[in-house]
Amino acid sequence: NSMLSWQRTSYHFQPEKNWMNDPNGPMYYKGWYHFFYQYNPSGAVWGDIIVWGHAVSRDLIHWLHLPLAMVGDQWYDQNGVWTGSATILPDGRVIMLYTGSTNESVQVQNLAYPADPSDPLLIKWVKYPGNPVLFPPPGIGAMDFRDPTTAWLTSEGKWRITIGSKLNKTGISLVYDTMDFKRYEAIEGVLHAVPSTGMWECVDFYPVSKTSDNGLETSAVGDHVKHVVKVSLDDDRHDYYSLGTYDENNVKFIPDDIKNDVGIGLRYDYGIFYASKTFYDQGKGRRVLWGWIGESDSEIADVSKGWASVQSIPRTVVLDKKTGSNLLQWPVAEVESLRLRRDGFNNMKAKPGSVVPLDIGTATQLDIIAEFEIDKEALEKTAESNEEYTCGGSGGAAQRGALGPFGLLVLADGGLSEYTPVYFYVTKGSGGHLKTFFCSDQTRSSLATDVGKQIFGSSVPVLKDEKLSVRILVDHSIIESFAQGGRTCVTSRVYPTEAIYGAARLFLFNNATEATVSASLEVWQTNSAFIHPYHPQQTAS
Ligand code: DQQ
Repeated sequence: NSMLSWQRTSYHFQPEKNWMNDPNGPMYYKGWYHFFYQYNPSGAVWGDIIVWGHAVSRDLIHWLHLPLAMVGDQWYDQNGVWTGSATILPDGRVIMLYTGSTNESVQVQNLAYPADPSDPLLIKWVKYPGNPVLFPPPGIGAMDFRDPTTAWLTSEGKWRITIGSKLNKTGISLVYDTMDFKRYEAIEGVLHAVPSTGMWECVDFYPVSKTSDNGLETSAVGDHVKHVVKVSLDDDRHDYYSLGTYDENNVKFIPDDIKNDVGIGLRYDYGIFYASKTFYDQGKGRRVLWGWIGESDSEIADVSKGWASVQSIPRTVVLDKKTGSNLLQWPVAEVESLRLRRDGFNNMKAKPGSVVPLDIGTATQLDIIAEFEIDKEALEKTAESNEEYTCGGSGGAAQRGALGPFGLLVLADGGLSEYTPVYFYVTKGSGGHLKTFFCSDQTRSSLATDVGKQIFGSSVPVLKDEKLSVRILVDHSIIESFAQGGRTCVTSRVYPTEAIYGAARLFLFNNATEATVSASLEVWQTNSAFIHPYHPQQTAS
């Protein structure tokens, strides 16, 4: 349906058609980034038989689609080739572990590897004849055992993986050691468990450096390292992470802060972002995060437009050295190569209750960097204001407080019949303590009625002398926003009907009642990425 084609993104990864979900087995191999993904080749909904789509890129932005890497052609993956992870061994060999849903819908783990390791595109994959390599262990539900991680080395030289599951309502992560990825030893106990969090999907476990902004190889351990556990909660469809220590001897993850344990504390993203997975990019020495961004329109709309889901722009992940208590996520630097026309706005004053058009030309594909400062006088003279604020529990950008909301209206039309506010809201507690929230409000994003209209967001740490800052990537139907250098991230899918193509505009707004806000912005229109279909003659050598 060409009527709906404007909703397709221009520089986010998407298959040409049909349904996509989780990122699978991302890696960098012989000069190419490989991206696999959960894919339904026969429709725009999850179901039928899920297979592995495959694409390659030189820069994580421009892609070449390749043939399906794996389909469910064995009894042990007949109901779906589900999520898995890649491990690159020290000698360069690639190991792929994935979950198969068997002919009887039992979740088992399988081993696959490239048929021709000398092919940098790794077009053909072989399944190990001895599959499955792991069955659900005693006491674990046949349908609660999935999504093996990338393996890391133990000090004894074994490979170790973890696999999400649940016991009653406690989310758990099981651990296995192996020498050859064919035979496994079940480790007693669990890497981690959190009551009442339900099934843990797509567990991720990786080190981050306390001292440098380089990424760490998955097996890195030592005093300079903290560990991250990420789980995707099947029950509430969000990705949660926790920072802590990996106790190798006891095979345990110990969270730094029990209140911020996995599944109950911090999220990668407070909008739509799920089933994510990191990989270590040995080419650039960074850790890169991919996340599945689903639709928030109706299934009927997905079927009629013939596709569903996009992937996030890959994000680098590092520990926030300033707070020590959260990660920082930031779009990979390569996305900046898409920047075209630049408009700068310096020190614009937005009075309480104002909306200011930013004349940047068409505004459907943008990369925005903005900084805000609340007028000092208003900050000081404001007494208490809205101590109990939450983004989701508020009236969105229409709810006025002394010190917010203020920010940008993106994917807006000139008459403001549609717009999506991305904004800060500052509250002041009785002790004078300031707390900052970062939100995105979908309630006015579309005149259509069958689309999600939630208000997303969370608090964001703002340190002394820091300005409020945000980076926003706009791409037709997706808005990815990163506050304070990526401490708090919010991704929205929106479906404007008016604010499309040349009609889309950008505004600065300040809906605070007391504070004047000064804003400085850089706004780039962004080019489209090349995401090419596969033509065998292109790659035949
Ligand atoms: N998606 C896969 C599963 C995983 C879930 C199936 C998460 O392996 O647990 O498509 O979205």
